[in-house]
Amino acid sequence: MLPAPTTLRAQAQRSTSEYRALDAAHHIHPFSDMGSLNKAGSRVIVKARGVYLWDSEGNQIIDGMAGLWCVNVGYGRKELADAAYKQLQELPYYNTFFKTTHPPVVELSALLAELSPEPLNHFFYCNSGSEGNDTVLRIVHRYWRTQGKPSKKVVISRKNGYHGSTIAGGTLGGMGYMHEQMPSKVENIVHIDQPYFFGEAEGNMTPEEFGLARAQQLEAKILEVGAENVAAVIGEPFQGAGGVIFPPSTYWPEIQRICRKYDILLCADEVIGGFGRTGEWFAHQHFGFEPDLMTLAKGLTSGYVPMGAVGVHDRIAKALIENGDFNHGLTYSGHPVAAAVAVANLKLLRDERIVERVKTDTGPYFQRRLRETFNDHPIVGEITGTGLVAGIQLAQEPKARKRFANGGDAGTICRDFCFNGNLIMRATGDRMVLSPPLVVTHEEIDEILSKAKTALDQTAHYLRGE
Ligand code: PXG
Repeated sequence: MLPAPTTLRAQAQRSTSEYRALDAAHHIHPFSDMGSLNKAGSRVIVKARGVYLWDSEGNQIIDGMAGLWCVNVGYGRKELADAAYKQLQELPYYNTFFKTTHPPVVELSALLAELSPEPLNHFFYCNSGSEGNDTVLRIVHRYWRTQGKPSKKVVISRKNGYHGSTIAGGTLGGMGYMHEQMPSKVENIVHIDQPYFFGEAEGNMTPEEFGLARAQQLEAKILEVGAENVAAVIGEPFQGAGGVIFPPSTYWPEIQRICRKYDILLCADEVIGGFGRTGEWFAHQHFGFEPDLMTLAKGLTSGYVPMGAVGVHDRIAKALIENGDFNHGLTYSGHPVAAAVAVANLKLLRDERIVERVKTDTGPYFQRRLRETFNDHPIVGEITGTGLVAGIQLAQEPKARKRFANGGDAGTICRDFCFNGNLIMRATGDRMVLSPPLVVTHEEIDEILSKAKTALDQTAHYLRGE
């Protein structure tokens, strides 16, 4: 671990108001209403260690989101800084396009093959999860052409899934508010409904029945489009940005059965679920299915530097390898510094038994305490999650599964109470989500949940006009 941040003031070169003014003058933030943000002013984050952040005013904030679901080993690991520094001196950049390779990308590929389920032994690199999903599309299309089935072009995805913000990522995702701002989309992508039991199950259906019914929508869609035209299905094992929606146990086995029946590739977007979040190395292992392709990013480097990748099943890799050029690549595919950081990061996750601890210790503790804290809360309708990820459904009448009329407002109110209480907990619509660094301790879990409880209590009072 790097030294504790005792020199906060020295690190911040400017005053908070100067930072805010310059930020408002020159910086366009992602997914933000810049007009209102510029008026209010951004919080300036200057430092982080372990599971804590510090802002430019000296406030210490506990990060219940691991950044954006990515800082799996926690902040301030010297091993990662050293790996980057060493690699920057040795070979800061070289490409892998024209018959060259380099040690960090070789080491990373071998290590990923070791950590991934048996048939996933080849890896293609990019810079982000979005580019990873663009790459998945490129591989899927190339694969079916090599198999003499070029009509297999359609990819089936889910509403309220998130697959990134490039044009392909945004089209694959099922976020209506993104589609509205995208007059140009990628062709041949269609969506089916999500397996969101609390929000969408009707009548007296059990979660298991609902999971099966939602999976069977896939079969109906395949028959509508024609199996000879369907190339692949893509989904997050659990929907992250969509609100930590955990499908019923019946869902993924049925999706897999249908994909196999109609000869359709199954792609797992592991950008959030990968690298230990559920207590398994990859979330599809928790849900019991075997993908042909998996998208990786975020926890691959714990977010210290940008990197994405696609894990490729032997069968697909063989088709790519034996059929000439694959015309896809990025300047920074397999970037040596990112690869060196990824190797150092994966070794920490493995050798310090961080993933194992999520499965056997911190994950079960977090899930138990979460349920103890919120099971009977007056505005909590359901709690989902396993390992170190959780979704808390806000509801007006929890038992009747009745949601707030404008749920997004309830979420935003709750998130703002968290922020004021120095906890980062994200709201997605009317679901509060937690995904702390995987190194979080029992005491830190208690702190997160106690702050979250205060914020939910304040939200309940506020919504009742008290
Ligand atoms: N797939 C999944 C499942 C993701 O969660 C991406 C792909 C895209 O990755 P990049 O690296 O291109 O951003 C993601 C990203 C949020 C939030 O607010 C979630 C993501 C990104 C930004 C914000 O929950 N997930």
